[in-house]
Amino acid sequence: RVEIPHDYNAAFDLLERNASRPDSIAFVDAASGAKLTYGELAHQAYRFANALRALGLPAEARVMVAMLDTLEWPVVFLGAMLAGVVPVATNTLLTTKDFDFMLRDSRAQALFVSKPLLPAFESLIGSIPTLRHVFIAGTDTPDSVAALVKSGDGERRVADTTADDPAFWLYSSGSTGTPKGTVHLHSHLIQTAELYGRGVLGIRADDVVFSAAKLFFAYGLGNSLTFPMSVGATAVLWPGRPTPGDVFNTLKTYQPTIFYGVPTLFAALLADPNKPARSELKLRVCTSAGEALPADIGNRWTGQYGCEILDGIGSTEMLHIFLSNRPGQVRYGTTGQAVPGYELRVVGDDGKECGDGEIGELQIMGPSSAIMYWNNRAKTKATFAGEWTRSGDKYTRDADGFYTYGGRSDDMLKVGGIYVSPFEVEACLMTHPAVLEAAVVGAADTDELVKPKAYVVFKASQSASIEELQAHVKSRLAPYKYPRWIEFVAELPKTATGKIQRFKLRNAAKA
Ligand code: 3SK
Repeated sequence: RVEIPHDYNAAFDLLERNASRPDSIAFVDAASGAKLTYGELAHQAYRFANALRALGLPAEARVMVAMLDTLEWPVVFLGAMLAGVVPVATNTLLTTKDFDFMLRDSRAQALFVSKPLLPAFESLIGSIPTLRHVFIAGTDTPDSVAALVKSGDGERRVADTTADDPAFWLYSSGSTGTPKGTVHLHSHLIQTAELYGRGVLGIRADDVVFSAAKLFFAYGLGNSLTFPMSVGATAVLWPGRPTPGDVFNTLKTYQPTIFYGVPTLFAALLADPNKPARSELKLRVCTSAGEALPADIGNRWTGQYGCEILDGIGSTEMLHIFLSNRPGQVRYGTTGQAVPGYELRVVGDDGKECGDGEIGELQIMGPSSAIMYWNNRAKTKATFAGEWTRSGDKYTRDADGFYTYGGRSDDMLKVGGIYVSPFEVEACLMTHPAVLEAAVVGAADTDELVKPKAYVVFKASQSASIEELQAHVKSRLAPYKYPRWIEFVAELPKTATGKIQRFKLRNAAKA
């Protein structure tokens, strides 16, 4: 654990750590090749903070950041925190309905949105009562982020924040499909950098890092911003979807030493017929999170690139990884051991701590736990139980302290590392005129990775094709949520009280 002073601003700390290396590269945009030095980053972040003050945005106001991973992202995020304003980083893959909810729920007073994402916000601008300012990233028009940065004065002023002040929010997916505003404090970022970034990865100033997970995810935020900035390393950003071709090009061009991925991507990279030879890359360590890494993928990656994948698990609530394999001690098929600085326990349904080999819910105690879900007292109480944070994941621990994943405690699925609520996909399928009922469960693909599978009952004398139903979901929900397989059934298995027996469908999906 790091001792953090009472008066503390996370953005100031991250910038100050690099004040002596103004010419070192902090961020590179791999799509355009543009670079931002630590000196330029500080210069722009302070100007941005002063511009927010000049707009009249008070400390503690929330502003929404719906931006692609470009050089403007860290300027906006750090600049807001320097002004004591609270950036709310959002998943850019979501829909207008989700953005509407998040803008209203957070009562955001300003929106910073990348130009390609603007269409999803257009119908909302003007209808959100609190939203007073909208700035576009990726242009240099008068209403752009770039123009706002230029308009701010360069004085290096920092808001009077404390370590315990809310610093930023991330929205975490909810089982009802309603996202939960997860409130993090100024002290949290640096705790994750010290405990996992330095403690597990051993990140150093001469590292170049590349994360397939975007900055708006807790995983990506630590990977590409907090960890590299905590030591003065360089982060390579990729604004688009990380296809295997783009990832390999970026690895070849910028020669990262740390690559952070998710299991689905490692599987796709290994399957790529044009994958580079081991000698073409300079990786010293890779990480995987989001969902359990199948042992076979880990072994094949190490065989191909001579570099370990450290499988770990974190959460939006804990901000980053609290359980992980460590370099030189990797046991593929397990999620490793507790990250030093975090305490873990496995708790059974009876509320008692489990012994080695017994399955129960993983709970975490550590210095980066969020303080609450905004506007959601019931879910806050259910998740943040005093010092312990409930993960909702089932685990067993062995005698050596290695933990093995055993599934979710609720019905949520993780698809490519992102939560998907089966209820949201079912509700969407049921808006199709031919569908009477639907149930969605996780099914494994050929790489043993989970994807949504739907069981659908049609209304009498109605039908639709699999492709039509998939297109129906794709056009209404974030693209990763659509069911990869659909099976038509005469009825769904139900209890006497009419509840869907998902375990029966899960077993059927395995068979
Ligand atoms: O999905 C994970 O395992 C994860 C890792 C780091 C930070 C956040 C999350 C959700």
